[in-house]
Amino acid sequence: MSSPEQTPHRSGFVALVGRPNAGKTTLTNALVGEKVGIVSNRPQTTRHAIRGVVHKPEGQIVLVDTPGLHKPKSLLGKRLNDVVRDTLSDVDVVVFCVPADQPVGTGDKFIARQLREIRAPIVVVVTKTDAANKQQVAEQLMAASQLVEAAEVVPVSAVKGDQVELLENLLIKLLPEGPPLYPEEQTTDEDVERQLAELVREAALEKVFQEVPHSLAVTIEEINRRPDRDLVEIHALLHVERNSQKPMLLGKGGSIIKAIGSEARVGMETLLGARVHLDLHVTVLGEWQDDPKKLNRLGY
Ligand SMILES: Nc1nc2c(ncn2[C@@H]2O[C@H](COP(=O)(O)OP(=O)(O)OP(=O)(O)O)[C@@H](O)[C@H]2O)c(=O)[nH]1
Ligand SMILES: [Mg+2]
Repeated sequence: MSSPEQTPHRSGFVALVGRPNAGKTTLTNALVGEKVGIVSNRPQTTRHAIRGVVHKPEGQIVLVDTPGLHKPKSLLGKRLNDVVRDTLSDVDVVVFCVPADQPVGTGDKFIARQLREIRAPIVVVVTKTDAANKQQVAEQLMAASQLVEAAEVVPVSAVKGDQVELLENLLIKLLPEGPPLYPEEQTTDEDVERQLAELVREAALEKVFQEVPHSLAVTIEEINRRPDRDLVEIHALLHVERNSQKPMLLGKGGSIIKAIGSEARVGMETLLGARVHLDLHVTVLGEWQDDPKKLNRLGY
């Protein structure tokens, strides 16, 4: 039995929303204290709702990182927005991320409109404060607080770790009383195969340009565990939309795909705690972003 002066344990779901590139996943990873989602400076890096769990003695926060909400240009874009809307319909708190280093614009106002019907309390987080000066941050706090009726407005730098713990405590206070929803050791419910595919996509996003980041999807075709040799063999496919994108991903003499493989392998070895042999192939899946069957096949 708990004594009356003991604060009750709280738990619940917190959705992170914001325009593409606002820093939602970086903040999710910082709050969880572990990499649960991939990050890049290309918009629309996140393509599904990712749960990350924050465990504290006072409560448990189940974060739901979402794709950047935007004006869709493809069926993929529409589906990504649907992921956000589905998530929003069923959470206890919404964190609306607004980057400090860019003016509040139509993208943020578009999101603010979507949030009008949401009953959950909204915490506006001004992200990337390390990338702006003090005056910019102060102005952004003002501008952001005018976007929605917010329960709190908090400036945070996920990269520097500034104000992350404060945000954590504030989110717990907004959650309902309840027992932990996930066991202590669990920080995400992402399955390993998807995490492996995402590591390849993350490594690739850094190294490709123009329209290739948008056109890229990754699937894992095979995972062979070789316990006798402490080795995991992984075969992944990188799907692009057009023939012309293939050489952009391969690079001269295969230099780019090689670099993608080396980088992804490091992340995979950390994730699996074993040596990894990674085999990458590039294939063309024509205009998959607008094809429902192909989107389904890719898991979107
Ligand atoms: N300087 C700085 N950069 C940050 C911070 N948080 C995120 N970034 C950078 O901003 C870019 C986008 O970060 P993400 O976390 O992928 O953004 P996102 O909102 O999840 O993007 P989508 O998934 O595409 O919607 C990356 O290059 C990050 O390194 C921060 O606190 N400070
Ligand atoms: Mg993201």
